[in-house]
Amino acid sequence: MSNSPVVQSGPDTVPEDVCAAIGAATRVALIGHVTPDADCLGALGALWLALPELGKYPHVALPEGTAARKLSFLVKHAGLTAASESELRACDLAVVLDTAKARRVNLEGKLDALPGIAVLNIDHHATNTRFGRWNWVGADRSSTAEMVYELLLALGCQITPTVATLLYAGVHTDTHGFSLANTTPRSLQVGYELAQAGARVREVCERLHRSHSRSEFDLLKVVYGNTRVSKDGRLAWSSASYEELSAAGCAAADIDDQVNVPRSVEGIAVAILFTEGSPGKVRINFRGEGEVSVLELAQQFGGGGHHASAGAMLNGTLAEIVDQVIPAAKAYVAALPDNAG
Ligand SMILES: [Mn+2]
Repeated sequence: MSNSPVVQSGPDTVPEDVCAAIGAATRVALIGHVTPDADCLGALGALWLALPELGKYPHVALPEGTAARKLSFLVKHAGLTAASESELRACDLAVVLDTAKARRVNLEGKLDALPGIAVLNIDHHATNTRFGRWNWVGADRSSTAEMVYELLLALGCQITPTVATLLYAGVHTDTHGFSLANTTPRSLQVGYELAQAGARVREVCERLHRSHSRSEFDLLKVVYGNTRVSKDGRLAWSSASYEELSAAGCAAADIDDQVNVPRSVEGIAVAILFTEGSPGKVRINFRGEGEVSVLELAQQFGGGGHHASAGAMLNGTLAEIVDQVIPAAKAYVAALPDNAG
């Protein structure tokens, strides 16, 4: 906004080569990350709806069963239909969204399945490995949706109410309902502009916060029940084993933001959630409160992500992995300054 020195949202922030790469393409493969969240699906859906306006043919990679039930409203609003392998291979550009590492793409055979197709990498993860021919990595952005919003403005696309709804869901989710440290004047500004453009804010909030199925609710009970807090009160963690997930009627795709349960304990600096989505495969979500970064902690276990929000995936039994990670996390928290978190 020209009248504000603080907010720097707008089309001018988009690198020229990003617009040029899209401008030069005709058939565009849109690819997100495995276990896509609302930011990923919102960014995919917005580009899927907007690109035809520019005379482009978007094709979205979305293997069946990869979108969580709770987020299926985004898939429906966008009218996303998954492309076939041959449609994806016929593209002349692949836009990879919200994905820090090439091995995280939600695509059978990963990017090797699209030989010779140039990759445009648009993401806000600090650990993005810049695996594209073009890389627009906005580590200071709240969400990929915020970046795609500015991209659509730069390309001269219409922000229809449905596009706005999809992008709003992305910004809302990655800021956890505008409650995390990435809730900046800029992300609030983008949220405001999307609401002005007709984003269905009430529906997004209801779907994301007050639409738990019975099984998701039962899973939350497990996560609450398993929450432990360290003696010093600085570390909280919880877990759900494969048996517990199955008994609740949940699958790996239903693991989303349940780490917010241990994270909600007062005074903690670090929260961790361990979930065994399939037997012997444990996903770990790390969250840092205040200024505490969990990125280095996640990297100790081969993971990555953002400073305040990171993840890792380990093979082994749930008990083994908890026993391996918790002592390291305790040491990590003990080394933090007293006032951190
Ligand atoms: Mn994101």
